Amino acid sequence: MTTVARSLAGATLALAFATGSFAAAAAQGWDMPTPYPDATFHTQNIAEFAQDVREATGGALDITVHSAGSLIKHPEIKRSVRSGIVPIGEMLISLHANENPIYGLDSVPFLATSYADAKALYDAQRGALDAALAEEGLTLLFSVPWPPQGIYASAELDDVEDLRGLRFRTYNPGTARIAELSGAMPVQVEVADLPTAFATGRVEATITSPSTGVNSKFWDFVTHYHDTQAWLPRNMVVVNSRAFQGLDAEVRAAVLEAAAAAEARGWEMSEADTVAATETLAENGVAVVTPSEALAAGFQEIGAQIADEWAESAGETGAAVLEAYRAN
Ligand code: PCA
Repeated sequence: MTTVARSLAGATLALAFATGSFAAAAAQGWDMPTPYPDATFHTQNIAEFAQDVREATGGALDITVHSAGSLIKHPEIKRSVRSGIVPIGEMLISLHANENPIYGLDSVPFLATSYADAKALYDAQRGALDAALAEEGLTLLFSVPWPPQGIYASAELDDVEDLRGLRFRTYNPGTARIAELSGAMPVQVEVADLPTAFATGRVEATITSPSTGVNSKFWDFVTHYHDTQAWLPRNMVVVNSRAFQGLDAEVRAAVLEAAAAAEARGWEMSEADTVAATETLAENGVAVVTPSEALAAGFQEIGAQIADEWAESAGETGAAVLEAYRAN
């Protein structure tokens, strides 16, 4: 047994003795690794989800959230849920785009740039996403987008050429491809490590949301935010299907109900945070700028190439999803 597995087993036992009962079922404790810090709206939403489950089941299912990669590092969370080391976890879907193109769909630049379009894209993708996860023994509980993505740098970028040679922080294969196509140097960094990466000069520009910019106090490191609104990448919360089926029917129903509520609440939180966090950036001295025509056009060109590459890699499944999305 690994140290993590041993301490998790201990924690589960301790919780089983400590919590009450729900329809006479034995209480269960679930450890839930998540990648992002406590101040992030995604994490706050998940904390509320866990509380809803606790209340609805009278403590029969007690989910402990371990945020910011503290229990399991982001790149390992999906694999850990899959293998049953933990029963539930959160991750950025597109972190896994290299495993299956369907996981990269939400991060294709300029395919869906508003909340309404992101929702339509999710609806069109849902069947294929569920099927891909089922092959891994995973069940999707809910999925919530980050705000639209914009470029942070320490100067105003006139066009994509200005990214050439910059150490560009990436968070998934799609953002690494953007760095490559613009001549920047991709450096993969998790959110929890962003302040150090910027402070030490390991990275000097990135594309992410106003939310992550605020959570990581980007005003300490960069001067400009280019509001490119390029895509809305989504996180997902998944459960190990076998662990889920092992729950009592009533507990399972309570989890599904709390998940549906968390999804609706999360989309609202995200949209509200787009406005609030952009204001916070400005209040702290970051220049929030509309991209110049040249920057917008150059980025659109890179986006079109990535969209072609995605369609090519995603084959018939991808074509069907895109058709369903465009018919919407
Ligand atoms: N924040 C996460 C993913 C997308 C976002 O807005 C990050 O920067 O890693």
